[in-house]
Amino acid sequence: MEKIFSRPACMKPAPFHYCPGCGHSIIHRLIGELIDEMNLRENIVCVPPCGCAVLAYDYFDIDMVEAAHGRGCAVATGLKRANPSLMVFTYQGDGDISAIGTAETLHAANRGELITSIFVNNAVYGMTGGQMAPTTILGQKTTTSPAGRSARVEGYPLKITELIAQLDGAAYVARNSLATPAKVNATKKSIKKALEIQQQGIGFSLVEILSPCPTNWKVNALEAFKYLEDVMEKEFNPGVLKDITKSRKA
Ligand SMILES: Cc1ncc(C[n+]2csc(CCOP(=O)(O)OP(=O)(O)O)c2C)c(N)n1
Ligand code: SF4
Repeated sequence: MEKIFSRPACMKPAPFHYCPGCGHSIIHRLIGELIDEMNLRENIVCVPPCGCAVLAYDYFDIDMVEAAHGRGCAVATGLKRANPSLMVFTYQGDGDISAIGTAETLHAANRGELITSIFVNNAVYGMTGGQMAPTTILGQKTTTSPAGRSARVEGYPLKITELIAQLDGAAYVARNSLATPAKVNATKKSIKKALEIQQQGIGFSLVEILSPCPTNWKVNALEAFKYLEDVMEKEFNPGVLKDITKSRKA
């Protein structure tokens, strides 16, 4: 009988601790498939975040170097510069990359570090109980914006991906969404492209992924995917924000 579905070889046979409907599980799977398909398992290091994905080393059977909250791109820079033949990627939440880790991330991108950042935007601090993040939508209720985020009190959602796309060292910057199976497939293509950009030594690459957090959004899994498409994608438009390989060819 033909086998048509199995766990990626680079992933351990461990059940995820993520809540039902959480996007981290889907993204882990996509990364695992790509590590297998691109034959990267022996030559790739993941820098996981502080956040709900802090235990990612329990799931990936590859080298992992944990970073303090927000410091992923700084740790990844050190790994890559010490051994330029390694593939290095960070896995960061919106709190990690666009609050405490803003400086490390922007400067790594601006320096054109040859690393890849996978940025999981679920619009809240998931791990710590659903506090407001820089990416929380206007009107969205969180434990620290119980009346709904207002621009006057809490400011506007921060679009760090747009900021990074402006930087000369950034080579490939894309935003994807997990809202439908087709969009999940498109997300995988963007991650692949970002890793290829690193392999080719072109510059910093980043993929932001709009991802559901049903637990802290206080909805069920199906409602969370609808919120992704109806609300998150309107605030954070998916697409390729920068691809210097295309502009070079043009
Ligand atoms: C230096 C430091 N400050 C604060 C924390 C507490 N903390 C852990 S995870 C987290 C935020 C996580 O949110 P996010 O990065 O969006 O990831 P998610 O859990 O939503 O995937 C915070 C503030 C910490 N671990 N270290
Ligand atoms: S709290 Fe949110 S981000 Fe964290 S595991 Fe649960 S659904 Fe996922």
